[in-house]
Formats: sequence, structure tokens, C-alpha cells
Amino acid sequence: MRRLLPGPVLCAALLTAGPALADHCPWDTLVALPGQLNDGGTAVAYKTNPARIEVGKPFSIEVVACIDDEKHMAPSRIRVDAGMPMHGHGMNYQPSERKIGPGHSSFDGMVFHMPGHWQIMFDVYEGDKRQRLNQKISVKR
Ligand SMILES: [Cu+2]
Repeated sequence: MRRLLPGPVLCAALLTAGPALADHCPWDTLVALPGQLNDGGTAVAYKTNPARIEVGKPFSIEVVACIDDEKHMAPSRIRVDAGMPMHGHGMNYQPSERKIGPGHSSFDGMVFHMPGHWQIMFDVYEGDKRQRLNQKISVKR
């Protein structure tokens, strides 16, 4: 016969297994960043370092995302990718994420390897639900 877990142990197990309460995103930091995107209440702000992206030179991008611009909730995950839609290719390297806090990360190792029209895709996740916000950037030779 299976032994039931004593009450307190079961409660603790349920608490750790349950969905984590959503954290707040750093809204004050978000509004201070130079790049601002908003789609249906999902807000993304970013700053590239260096500010001017040069062809073939690695850069990083700091991103703050809020899944609700009134309640200021942090997404469960942020992903950043980029590509050239007119050429049908992405970057040659995958950026690595450095987490700064809830809804706040820096992505290092971005490289735009050719001049022209690039698009940065910011994927903001709320569990399995993904929302993509795009930013067009033109890079000169
Ligand atoms: Cu290209």
C-alpha cells in the first residue's frame, strides 16, 4: 500500500512546483532606453552598445521588456535574434544572454556581417505564449 506524504511536506512540494508569481519589470529603466517598441501593451526598450552598429563588429544589446505596460509585469523569457529579411538570412553567430534582472537582459555577441537592411526580433514570452516585436535597422558600409 502506498504511503501518503505527511501534510506539511505535500504543501511545500506543491508550492515549489506551482507557477512562480510574475515579477515586475524595471519600468523606470525601460522608459529611459533610447529604442522604444510597443505592440498591444507589450513594451520593449533597447540600447545597443556601441550606439552605432558597424558592419562586422560585435555589439551588445540591452533589453527591457514588460508584458503589460500598465501592470508592469516581467515576461518569463526574452529572446533576441536578427536577420536580413530581403536576403533571407540571419546572423552567423548566436548571441548569449546575460540576465540583469526580471525582464531585463543584455545580449552579447551580436554581429551584422554585411551592410544593408537588418531587422532585430525581440521575442517576449509569457509562459509558452510568444510575442514578437521587430525593429528595422539600416547598417551602412
Ligand atoms: Cu544579407
